[in-house]
Amino acid sequence: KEREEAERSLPAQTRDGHSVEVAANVNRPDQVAAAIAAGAEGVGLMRTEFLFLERDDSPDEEEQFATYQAMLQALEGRPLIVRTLDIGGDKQVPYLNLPHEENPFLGMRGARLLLRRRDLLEPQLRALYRAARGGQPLSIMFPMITSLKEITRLKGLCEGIRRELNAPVVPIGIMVEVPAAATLADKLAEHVDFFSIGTNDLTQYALAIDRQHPELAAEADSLHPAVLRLIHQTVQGAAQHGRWVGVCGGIAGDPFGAALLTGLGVNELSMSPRDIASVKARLRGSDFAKLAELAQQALDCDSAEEVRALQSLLS
Ligand code: PYR
Repeated sequence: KEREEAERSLPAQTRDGHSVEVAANVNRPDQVAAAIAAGAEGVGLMRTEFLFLERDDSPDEEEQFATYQAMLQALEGRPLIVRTLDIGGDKQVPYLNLPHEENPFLGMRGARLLLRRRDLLEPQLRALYRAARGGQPLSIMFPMITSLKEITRLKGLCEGIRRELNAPVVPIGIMVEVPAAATLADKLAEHVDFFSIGTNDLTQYALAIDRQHPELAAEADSLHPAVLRLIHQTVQGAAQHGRWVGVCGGIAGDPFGAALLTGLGVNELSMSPRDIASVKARLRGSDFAKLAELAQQALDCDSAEEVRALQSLLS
């Protein structure tokens, strides 16, 4: 524990010199300082849903701009990745008038909703590009992508707004959280700057298990070899076009999960600030060559239990 405390501001570099960026999942400007103190090198996932929940109307462009700008200021030059609104029929947001859906996780959410609701998408993009004009490192990330067509349309809208505002070009990435995006990673990577894998949703969709199912949820293990193979495929697809890959789901913050992801070639891990110290300690105490070998073994396992048993091989 003491070693963890002392090491949390050090980079996550393995004993044989392989570095992984460690970022935090942070939604509010007032939580940034604590994340940096916990060892975060940036914010890898800012969920913007909170701006829209528990209120009577949408936050306007001005309010969103102020929030993104405050995030960037608090980060003092460290990178910020903002995920555009990821909302759907599972959330209670009366003023959005979203139609009720029998199966909201397979319905109108994320990019699917944004592309149909320009009244939500455009003010958010305008606020983001205005914040980017300050010159601090901001990236935009779109959720629930399943096709190149969605990317092309979203990038077209971004570019129009960017020009209108005379704002700088910013990196545009996508969440990889649907198996379709993971299996098409080599194609999609040509058109985006980065991927961030949402392992919670990717697991739910790959295993067809509702994360909130009272009986089955425990089996929705992100270390299931089927999920690991999708992550592997995503990393390989990205590498074909020189793109980086992050993971912002739960296993990024689990020391063994982080070790496996690093072995699979993931470049950035974004997690809850409280998990940073133990993940950094795990990676700093490991050899990348060993983690890469471990990851290969995990890809060859028959079950999540078998993958978890590999933990005993880590010193
Ligand atoms: C996921 O893991 O699904 C996230 O959205 C982070």
